[in-house]
Amino acid sequence: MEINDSKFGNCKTAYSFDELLMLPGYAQMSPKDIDSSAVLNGITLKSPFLSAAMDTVTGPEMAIALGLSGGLGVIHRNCSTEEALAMLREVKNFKIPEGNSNATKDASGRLAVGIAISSEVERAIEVAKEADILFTDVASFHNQKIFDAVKKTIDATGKQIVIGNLGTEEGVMHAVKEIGAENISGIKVGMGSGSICTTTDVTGVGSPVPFAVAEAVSALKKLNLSIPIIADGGIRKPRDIAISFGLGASFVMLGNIFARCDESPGEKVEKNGKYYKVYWGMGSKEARSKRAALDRYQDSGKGKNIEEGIKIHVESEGPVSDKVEKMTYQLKTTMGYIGARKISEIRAKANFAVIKPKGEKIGVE
Ligand code: MZP
Repeated sequence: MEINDSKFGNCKTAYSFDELLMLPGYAQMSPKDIDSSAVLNGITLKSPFLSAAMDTVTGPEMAIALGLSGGLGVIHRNCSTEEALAMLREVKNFKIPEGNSNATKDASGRLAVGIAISSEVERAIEVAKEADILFTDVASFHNQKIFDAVKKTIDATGKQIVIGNLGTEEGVMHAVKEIGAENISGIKVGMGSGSICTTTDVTGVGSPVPFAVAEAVSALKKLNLSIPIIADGGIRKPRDIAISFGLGASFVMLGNIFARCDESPGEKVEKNGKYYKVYWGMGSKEARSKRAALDRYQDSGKGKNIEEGIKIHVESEGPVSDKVEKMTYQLKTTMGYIGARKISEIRAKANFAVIKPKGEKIGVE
């Protein structure tokens, strides 16, 4: 076999968060000059944080609390169309307290909210009437059936869509060509790296978020386009958020981090003096038994019921507002260290180092 025929010939390095480090850079500004806002689909978020479209993360309570804090909630789709519409209306009808200058608002001054959609076109058309931003919520967007369904939804609603999830340069280029750049308000990337995700363990397929962001950046560069990138899955620590932005993301989508907050659906449970909340993947047995999560994953005939997610308990950590405030402050501190005034400057200012893995012994000592 020729070396070039080998699958290892052009092998890429799929870095994950723990292998990367950002280097300090020259800064010329004071903390008050640092702006953490970013625009998605014409809507300005003071803090670039989105809550995952999962039924243990984002219901109306989360979307309201996060919207008031300057982020954006993306309502899950593990329910009927009527239930999704009711959740959206609850957010849209919420009266923003006077004096809140952080809230994420639509053009008419109401709280903004996102909704998850999939290949069910009729449903997408219905929920599009009440939501500000549509997010495709499928494990792999690089799929002709999804392309076709999303094109139909765009034609019927006249709305732009956040596409995803994607994980490769080729996937992003293909998707953008099929859907049309003018119809895309964001590109959500990452596959298999969610904290409750077993897709890569089960299938051997995945694209860790740092790698996926870099691939999307490279695709957009080749296409000479500027579309916001949303890093989704596996973000656990403040440094993961910072690294996502350093690589070129404009937003992060958080499941595990927001599932811990008071406003996520589900009750707190006490165990040995500590409080926990239940968090499960949308490909888990628990989510699938609830309803439509099935179409999030590949239908491989008999494999239809293969689980690709798990249920865990996460420690309860207080209100969303505190968390968003802290994460915004942490991100601004990163920006201060590398000398970036705006989210859109972080990538240009960021320089990376790769942390060498601890030497593994091979074979017998
Ligand atoms: P995390 O913040 O918990 O690490 O990851 C959340 C992301 O994991 C979601 O936004 C979604 O893209 C992905 N997800 C949701 N359910 C599953 C699953 O069951 C999953 N495998 O991978």
